[in-house]
Amino acid sequence: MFTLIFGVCLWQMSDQELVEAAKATLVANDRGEWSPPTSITLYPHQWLWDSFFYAIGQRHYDIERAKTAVRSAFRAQWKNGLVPHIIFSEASDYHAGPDLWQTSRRSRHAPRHVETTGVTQPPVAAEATVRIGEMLKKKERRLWYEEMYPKILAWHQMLYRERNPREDGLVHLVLSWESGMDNAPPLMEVLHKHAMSNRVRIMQLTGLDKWAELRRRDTSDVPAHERISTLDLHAIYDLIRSLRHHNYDHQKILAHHPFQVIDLPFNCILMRANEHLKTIASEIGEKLPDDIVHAMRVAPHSLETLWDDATGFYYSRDAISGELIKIPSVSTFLPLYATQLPKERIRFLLKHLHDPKKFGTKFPVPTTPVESMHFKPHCYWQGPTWININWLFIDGLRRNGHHQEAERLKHATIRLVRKSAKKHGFHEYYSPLDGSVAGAPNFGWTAALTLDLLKTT
Ligand code: 9WN
Repeated sequence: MFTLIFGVCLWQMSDQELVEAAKATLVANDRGEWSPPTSITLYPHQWLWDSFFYAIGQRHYDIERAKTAVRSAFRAQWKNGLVPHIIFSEASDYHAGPDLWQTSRRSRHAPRHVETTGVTQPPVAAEATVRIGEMLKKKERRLWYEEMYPKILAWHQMLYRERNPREDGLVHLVLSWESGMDNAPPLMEVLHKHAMSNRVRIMQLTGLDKWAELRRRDTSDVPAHERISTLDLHAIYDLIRSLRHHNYDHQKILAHHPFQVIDLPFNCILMRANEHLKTIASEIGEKLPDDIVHAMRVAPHSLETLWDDATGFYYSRDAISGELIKIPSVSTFLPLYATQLPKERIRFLLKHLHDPKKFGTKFPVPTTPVESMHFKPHCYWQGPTWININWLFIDGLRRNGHHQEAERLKHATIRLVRKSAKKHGFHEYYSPLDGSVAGAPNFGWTAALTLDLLKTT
């Protein structure tokens, strides 16, 4: 027994070593004002929700740097309030770069001083702002909140003004990249149903996708089977062309664009972000505008329409057909992060969490239930465990008073990262079955959020 414990200690990092290694990863990725998501060329620019997760980790050792991470994500905010999902740097080797988007030429709202994409990502800014604020003295916090409030507010207002045609507090996404869970099976379902362009269909029929696979730029460092499929990626490229064709004008996009989803995780994050915004507003003596107040009032009722009693899951909605996308995924747990759920509902969700056929794996939480026909343990958002999703889920459990479950998941998450940290550092995602690493190495948010889990109770 002693030898076993001693052996484990030798090849696994202690909490302190893990904290130091996480910091070292964040520092190594740091470019001064912003950090690319990983050390490899796969993602050489600034990504939006990555920046906020970075900040949540960085605040533990350099609060000013954490502020800069949040601030810099807004340096390319569009005139209509949109905060773009990528701010392009000088690096030229990204597979969906400025030439594909052409935002500065096509949109009257896009900035001219820097190139960006024309879509957004989950609004984690208010969360990061408040987490930083909690560590500041009152006067500094006020200044910090005064600085961030108008920017975050403009972003949320844009989402409700331009992406919420039903005014029900749940916004439409127009590209799966906006959800951050790029090839999650529910999103791919909508893509396959409505948004496979003729070009992609021809690729599929003629087998040209096999040839295109050889030319993929995103699979030189990470094996193709751990990434989105070539056909799905090309369908996404064509959706970007459609957004570009509509000059990133949301009215035209909502009227004609073939991919529109009321995405469950994005909307849960937005709901929570509004509450943080309310905290920020009250601390600086601002009154939340009516549109946000309205959205906050109606969103919890609208969220209920995403619950399916028969299967006991929350789902995203296909905004084109109006139907729920009944493909279970880890997103079903995120309403816990969004709001307070009834006890009975939580009981149902926790049953899924512990069910070995669904989410009860050795290294939870898989993004797709194990029994699902879509489950692939190493493939991107179709099965692997992602640390940011666990982090949101842990927070949601705490928020709903399930502290023991939250602790259990926190320890399982740290255990998963610790398992391979000595040999492989912090990875983008992990197999929920055996904990093996997948995706990009030296991954920023894995390091940042592990650091945060270790530093907070
Ligand atoms: C497209 C940077 C980003 C994350 C996303 C993740 C992945 C990009 C890609 O990497 O997406 O945005 O090229 O695959 O899915 O959540 O923000 O880490």
